[in-house]
Amino acid sequence: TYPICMATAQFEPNYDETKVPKFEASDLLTTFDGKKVNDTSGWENTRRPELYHFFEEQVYGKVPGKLDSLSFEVVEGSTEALGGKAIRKQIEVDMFKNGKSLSFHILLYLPNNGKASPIFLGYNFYGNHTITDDSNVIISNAWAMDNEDFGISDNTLTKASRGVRTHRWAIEKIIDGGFGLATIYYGEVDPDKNDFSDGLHRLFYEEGQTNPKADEWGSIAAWAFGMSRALDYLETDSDVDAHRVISFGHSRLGKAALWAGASDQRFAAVISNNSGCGGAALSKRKFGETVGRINARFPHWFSDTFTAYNDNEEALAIDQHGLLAQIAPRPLYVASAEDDQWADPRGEYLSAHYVTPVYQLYGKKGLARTKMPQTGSPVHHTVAYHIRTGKHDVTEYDWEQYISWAKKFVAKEE
Ligand code: GTR
Repeated sequence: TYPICMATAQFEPNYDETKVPKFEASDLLTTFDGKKVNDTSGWENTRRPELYHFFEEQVYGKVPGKLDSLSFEVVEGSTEALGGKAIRKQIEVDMFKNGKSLSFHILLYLPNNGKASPIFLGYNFYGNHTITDDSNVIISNAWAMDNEDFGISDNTLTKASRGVRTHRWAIEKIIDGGFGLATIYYGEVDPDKNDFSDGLHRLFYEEGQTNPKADEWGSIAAWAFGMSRALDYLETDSDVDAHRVISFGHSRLGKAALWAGASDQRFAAVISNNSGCGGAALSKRKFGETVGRINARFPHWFSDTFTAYNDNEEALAIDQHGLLAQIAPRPLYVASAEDDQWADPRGEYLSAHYVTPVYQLYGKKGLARTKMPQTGSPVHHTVAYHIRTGKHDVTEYDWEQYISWAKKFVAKEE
């Protein structure tokens, strides 16, 4: 019956390339009021700031001010981690505002080579103790999403989930490649639920306030803010090369990694692993996950202002390539997976392709071709892309690519 079909059709995601709406990706080198940007100073002083403000006001939301203070304490450490090849440190970061506080923990592994190492910094989904079998890793007491497969119930993390996510973190390869790894449980910065009474937001409330204002930050911006506070610590650690910290993230945490890189120019590079809608992927293609769907399922991720684009993506003054462009001229890696159509691999590729002219202003190479590279054939320029076989995930293959690219574009030449 016709009305029912119409109703379901509305909720069926589109996976058919021929049904992608016709749209033009706005030119990155023309300002919103039509002025051409011809050089790096026009980019840095005019266009990049206006793009940043657009995403701040319309997509992720503004951060309402600064912390009153911040402190760091190394609460655990060893120079004999991973059989002696690595240094391990666990750092408590305490954030203070309006007489309230919130703490999170950084788990840091560094090559045991006496050098200040470049590092990958990225959040994990279920606690620092899940990314490794190392029994010294502190188990977070923050709220966690229940997960039967991982033995997580009552929103509480226990040792039952130790090491359940090791496959997503190629620690040995990272260390052997000369890089360190810093990770944080994202739930310590803001629990991933539609509830603004906890996490980072609450610290910034004025008397009587219970929710961020319509144009203020959702969870993604809070996670991005947390990455910057982790970078504040890393700048104080002489075992870290703080000028070479790569913001990394998968999926929703890839969205956060991108926004962190756009908001904070101190990040040396950004890697988006399968970040999809509201991350690397173009919204106007309406392929797989859409703005309306993401706002309905995760009302707390973006600012309330973003809901104006629900089923109205064409109204966006700039699409997600305007987010990726803010990383320029720093190295940027966008990666997709064949079976992750929900994240729209083609939309992720095109978005990265469109930033090429901005990198060219700096004499750097982007992704000149409109045609996507073949599966398993990565393109490594200052802007890099690969699509691999398999599902929405982070694999050894992904890390092999990131490490070899980062050696070339981020690490200091010997
Ligand atoms: C999905 C969501 C995606 C992506 C993913 C994830 O449910 O629709 O945007 O963020 O979760 O984070 O794994």
